[in-house]
Amino acid sequence: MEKLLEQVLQERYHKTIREASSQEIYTALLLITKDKMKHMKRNEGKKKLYYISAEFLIGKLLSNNLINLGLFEETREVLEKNGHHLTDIEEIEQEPSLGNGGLGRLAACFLDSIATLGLNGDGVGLNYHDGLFRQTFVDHKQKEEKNPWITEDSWLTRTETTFQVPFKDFTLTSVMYDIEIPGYKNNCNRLHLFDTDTVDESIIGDGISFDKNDIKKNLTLFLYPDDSDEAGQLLRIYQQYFMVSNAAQLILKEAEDNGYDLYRLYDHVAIQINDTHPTMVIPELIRLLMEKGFNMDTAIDVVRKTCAYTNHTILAEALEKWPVAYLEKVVPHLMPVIRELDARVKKDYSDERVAIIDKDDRVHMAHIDIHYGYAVNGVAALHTEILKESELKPFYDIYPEKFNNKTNGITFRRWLKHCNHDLAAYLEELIGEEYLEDATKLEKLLDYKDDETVLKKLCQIKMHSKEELRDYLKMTQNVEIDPNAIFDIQIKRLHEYKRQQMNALYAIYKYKEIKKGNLPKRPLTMIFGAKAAPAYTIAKDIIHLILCLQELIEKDPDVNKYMKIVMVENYNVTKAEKLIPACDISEQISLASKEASGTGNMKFMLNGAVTLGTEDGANVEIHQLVGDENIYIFGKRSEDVIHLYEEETYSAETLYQEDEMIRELVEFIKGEELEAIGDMENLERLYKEIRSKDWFMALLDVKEYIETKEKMLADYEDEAAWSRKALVNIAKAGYFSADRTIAEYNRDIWKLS
Ligand code: Z57
Repeated sequence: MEKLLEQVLQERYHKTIREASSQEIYTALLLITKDKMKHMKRNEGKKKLYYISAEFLIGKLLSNNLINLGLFEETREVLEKNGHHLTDIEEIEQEPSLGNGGLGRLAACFLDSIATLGLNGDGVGLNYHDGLFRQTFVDHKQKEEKNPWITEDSWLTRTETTFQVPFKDFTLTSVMYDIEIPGYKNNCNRLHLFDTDTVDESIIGDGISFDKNDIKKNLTLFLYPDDSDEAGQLLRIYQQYFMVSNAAQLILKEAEDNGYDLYRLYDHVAIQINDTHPTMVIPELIRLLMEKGFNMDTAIDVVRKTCAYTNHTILAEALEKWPVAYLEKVVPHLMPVIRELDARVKKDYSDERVAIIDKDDRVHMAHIDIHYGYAVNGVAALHTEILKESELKPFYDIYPEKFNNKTNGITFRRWLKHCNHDLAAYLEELIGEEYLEDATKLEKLLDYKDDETVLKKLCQIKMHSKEELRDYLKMTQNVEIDPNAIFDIQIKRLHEYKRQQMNALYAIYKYKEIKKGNLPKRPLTMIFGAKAAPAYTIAKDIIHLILCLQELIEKDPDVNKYMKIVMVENYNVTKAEKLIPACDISEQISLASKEASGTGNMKFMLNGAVTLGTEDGANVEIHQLVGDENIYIFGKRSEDVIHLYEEETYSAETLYQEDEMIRELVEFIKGEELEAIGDMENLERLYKEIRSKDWFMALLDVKEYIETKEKMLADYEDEAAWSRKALVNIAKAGYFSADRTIAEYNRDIWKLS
């Protein structure tokens, strides 16, 4: 590496490593790494996976690629020797903002594991020029800004591959860009991101505003822009069809180039449909095969044996249902196929709950996937059970053999080795590096469960990560936090079901306690990070509440010694990598049954944080693995919650009326303390929502939540006992390796050899 780096810096900038700037070193490392990957062997096999996803939240790539290529340590050392730090070089890289949250990050972890396991599989998605918006805070509110991330030298490589994508009023020419995906100590796969040369960034106005009707200019500008109106939804259909038509054409082209018999496409291709966003690949493939002379029956049969679907949510509003009229406006040539798919279902099943086109003329995308795919999976054990027993029960009754669970996972290369260098190095000392390829080897750590030296050392490592986070937040946001405080962290998209508002109610509780003179033994630092969808009013009001509480507490000399709230601006993968290693308490407090899996919960556990959570999503499996001793569980269980929804008996107003403590907490939202800081329009709207609707039942669990958190803060004081909990969490995290998840997908669904 040293020779190469010297050579490139000399050629491009006439500088030595020592003389070069961080920017120059970054560029040189990028070019060297890209070139190495270009010449690496590809994964091969007679069957190939295409993982189609509207989101790939891949994060910064330099360090990750260096790790997987086995060049990370060497590069670090070469830089240190020459007066540079790899962490400073990493700062130069822009994070590709090609995802919203869990679903997009999962796709990225999967690409890493697919390559690592040596499987022949590529990702297919879109190259959004400005990705997801960049978040800033102005007057205690979220502002959205554009987020251009593509720089002159980037990980993208423009290819020669292009397709014609037909829409109702015009045809677009696509261009395929590739990003190399190296496996850990293994060959490369690729992420294919489709784009078009007609996109025009100059149409972006204030913030993230743009002309939604000018499709040729805006198609790949943003990730899922505001879909609260018709133009926004139409644009989303344009994006989805553009993605899947390119995917389908690429798949057929590669199959034909390989000389495969398209009548046996399923022997050579598996298509994984990540949530319903790529669903139109099914009718599009059928249409394309029929253009090649297939009859309808055969085309449907071949496609059905090729496509598999992953469900990531049971929230009704997140399950896509496109009005027939919208599809007619954008992709009328798909409608005959969709109508035929619907007619066949209606012929066989009279139950209107399984229809593709409902009586309001809306196309249920998930229903297409379930009828015309060969596998349906949920993303955690509880989630899959809920799909089978309630949400998708009518489908499970028809196709029990299609349903299966694939509990999510994360890549330990990024979420331990890269983000927590000290912990990874210490684990290596204790149990070797094997766990990076076989994560179950982490259990060897249990041998040290009662070893005081090890428990002490784990505390020291945590302390050091907390100091690094302190320095980072000082540098980026000019806030000061105290590493001796307990770091209690909730970082995830802002959504009512995730219940950041319940955590805010805890902050109000704690503030009032401190005001009353009930002073905690040790200060508490509550850290939040969350973006709200631009059109999600209540989510933005919750951000406003948290930012107002942050200021109230900061400015109150009675309180600021004992507690602090920090809301991290523009929470993204890069920030997650700094926050997670520094966490003591991992907040996973969704209303039971609503969080399909969660993956942040796994990242925190792996980095030695203790979970405070409900029995929801993968928390259930974490609980089973670590046992009651090593996790703090509270709240109503999913059966009870599902029952409450069915009975329609939940009443926030009753809880408010009958419980004085709850009443006081809720009243605080529109009380005089916050009135002096915030905007009453926002605070009152949120107050009303929580008091009268509280759709995700924060008031149902808030008291038990407060009690449990208080217990946790008290338990933290027994340093050895706490450290033992951290150790058990790390040791048991092996199950949540995405390598395990992908091995299961391959064994049960893809069967790629
Ligand atoms: C998204 O990030 C998820 C589900 C969705 O339907 C959409 Br749209 C976006 C998340 C779930 O909320 C998480 O619980 C889950 O861990 C993640 O997908 C990956 O499966």
